[in-house]
Amino acid sequence: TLLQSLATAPAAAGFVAAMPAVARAAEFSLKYGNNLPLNHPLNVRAQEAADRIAKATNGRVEVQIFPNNQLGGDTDMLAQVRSGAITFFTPSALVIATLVPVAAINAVGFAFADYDQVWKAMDGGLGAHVRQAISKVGLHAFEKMWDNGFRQMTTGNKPIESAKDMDGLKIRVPVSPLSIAMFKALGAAPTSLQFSEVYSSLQTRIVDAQENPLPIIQVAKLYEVQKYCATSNHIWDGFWFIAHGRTWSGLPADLQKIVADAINEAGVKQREDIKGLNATVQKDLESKGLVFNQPAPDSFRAKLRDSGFYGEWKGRFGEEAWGLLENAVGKLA
Ligand code: X2X
Repeated sequence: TLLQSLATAPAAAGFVAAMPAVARAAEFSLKYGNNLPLNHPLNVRAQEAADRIAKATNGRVEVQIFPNNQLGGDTDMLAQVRSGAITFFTPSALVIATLVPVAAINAVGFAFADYDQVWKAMDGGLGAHVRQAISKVGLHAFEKMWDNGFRQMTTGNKPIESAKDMDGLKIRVPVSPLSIAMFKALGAAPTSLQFSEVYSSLQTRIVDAQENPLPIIQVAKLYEVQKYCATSNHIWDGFWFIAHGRTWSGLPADLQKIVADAINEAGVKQREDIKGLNATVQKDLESKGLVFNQPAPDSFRAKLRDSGFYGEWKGRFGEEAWGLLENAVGKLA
């Protein structure tokens, strides 16, 4: 680069010394990868946090954001944050559960009724339990989870009005054992695909359906390749903001505090953004041609109960985690 060649040319040394401070390389340059388009609130608020961090550390810490699967799919980024190739990643709870199984507990079907229950659990005992489990695999999870949202089902071939419409439905789910088990219990034929493959797999009819919160259906333009949307609210999903453990613990304490405060506070604002979008996005998607219906949860819940889904996952998550979830939402199984 120009700077490097100037720096190695002795005659230019005086000029380099006079360069403004902003041109100096950061002492800690930290990469952050995620799977969402740039205009999703997760990326908007993460950029705000990165700007705040640069300013508050006088440029000592730089956070470079790689959105929209630029670094590969979730499975790739999870490997990168484990090795330290990237410092930060925001996997959905569904996805980090491939590594930390208990992390999927917030995604148990039809567990949360509303956001009051969600944040009480995730900012309280249940979230602390999951963060502790994440720390055991060499990753640091920041206190405030970010919102993905309540997941809704979209289809290209027929509307979903009750659980019997799930029979044989070819639906894409994230790389998540819990999602696969839940959709099988509902009678569907689920396939795990990286988010980066969702649009094209719907377009080419490899699958007929997918499920995601409305803000994602909007920013990823899934309405272009889907016809119906059932607001089933079947899973509440959030993103853990995680860091490579050794890179994180190697940061000086004063810098750690600046970074953690910026990320946690951006996360709380991002929750408000999603809540606002949940209230307005449906109208926009309708104007783009998506046909909505709101199925009652009863038939889905009954099928999950009768197939033994709740009993099995209670056993997998363990009494302690299940008890923390039920503290927030009431008795499940
Ligand atoms: O892959 C998905 O469906 C997404 C974007 O919701 C997750 O990150 C789990």
